[in-house]
Amino acid sequence: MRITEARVIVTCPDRNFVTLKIITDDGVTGVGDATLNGRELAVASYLTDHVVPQLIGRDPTRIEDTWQYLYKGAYWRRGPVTMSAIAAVDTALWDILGKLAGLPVYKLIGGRSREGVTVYGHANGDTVEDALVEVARYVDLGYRAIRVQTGIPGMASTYGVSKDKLFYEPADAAIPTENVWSTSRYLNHVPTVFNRVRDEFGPDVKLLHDVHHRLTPIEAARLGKSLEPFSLTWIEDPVPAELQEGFRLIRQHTTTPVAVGEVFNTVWDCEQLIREQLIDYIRATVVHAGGITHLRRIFDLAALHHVRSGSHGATDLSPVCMAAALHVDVAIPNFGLQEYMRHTSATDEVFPHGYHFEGGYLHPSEEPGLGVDIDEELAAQYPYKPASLPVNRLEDGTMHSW
Ligand code: CS2
Ligand code: MG
Repeated sequence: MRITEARVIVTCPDRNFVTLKIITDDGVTGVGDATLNGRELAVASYLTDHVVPQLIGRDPTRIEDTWQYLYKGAYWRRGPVTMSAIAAVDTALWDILGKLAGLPVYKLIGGRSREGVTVYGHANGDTVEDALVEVARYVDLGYRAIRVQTGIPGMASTYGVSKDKLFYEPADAAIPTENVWSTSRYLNHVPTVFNRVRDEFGPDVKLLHDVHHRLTPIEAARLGKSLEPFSLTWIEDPVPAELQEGFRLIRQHTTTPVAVGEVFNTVWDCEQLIREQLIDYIRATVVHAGGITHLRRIFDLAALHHVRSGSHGATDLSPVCMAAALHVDVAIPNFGLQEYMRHTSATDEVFPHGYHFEGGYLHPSEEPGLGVDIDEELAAQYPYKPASLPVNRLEDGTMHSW
């Protein structure tokens, strides 16, 4: 059996997605997500110009060998563009293998370890009152875990506060929107938000908060301490993770758990954080961390060090990534949480899928393979639109992490 064709499909059903579809000589096909938010065309070119020609004629069942061939064979290692491209190939090959075996992918990687995948949604609002209404919406929908973000008094906008309820789309303009940031206003405000949320919703709902790389380690330590009375499940990306020693300082000061990893691409990006037990949840996911094959390696290393998964699942990760992530989530021993931001109906129509939310859990498809596809005719009706993530400045105009 051989790969005869691989198509790179770029489409924008309310947001941009890059999808790889691999076709074999006996007609079985597989799909993989290759979307890198704001840099989509770089991955599309990496695939079209450099990877696809090397796939033609290969045996699609040699998943590990193809992974090694693309990783070691490129000479240039790691990085989001390379690893998203490899991820797309790997994901599509697992999809094909599942279809050949007549089994959902989770059964090929060890089988079910739990009845469903606990997911968290995003409750947010300009004011605390607005955010409380959104928390109630998720509680009513049956979510067991909720991320809460609000506007900061005195600031025109902040990360995580959306215009549309249930959807959050930060990549809102071709040339990046500019946001303004004040760490002192933020640090004073956040504990008041979680105080109100715990008061209204009690101790059982899991609460999370995304700091989006905006603090220094000592500021993150203060935030973690100030949130201890409200028992958060995690604070996410408290500091940029290039300098990983910084996490030791956070750890020395607070018992609020820490989650990191949505911008990581390989096990080498998180090896120190995991080995030194500086984090509690690793948030890497299929599309940006080299596919199912490599994500399993990251999660297996994490399992040895009391670190659980907490995979990224924002709207820029396509339903193909979400489908694949759920097969991993349901199978691994050290699953923690899965982020689940709903896609718009236009996105859902372009990517018909069998995963579904029921009883407060997401469930992977039971179809052979991943249980997701791309409707290429419909996809062609939504041409690519340039869209960038915002940038962020301090009040005096200094560039800051977004
Ligand atoms: C975020 C994302 O979901 C999250 O935790 O940090 O919204 C992130 O900003 C986007 O996925 C970037 O593409
Ligand atoms: Mg995040």
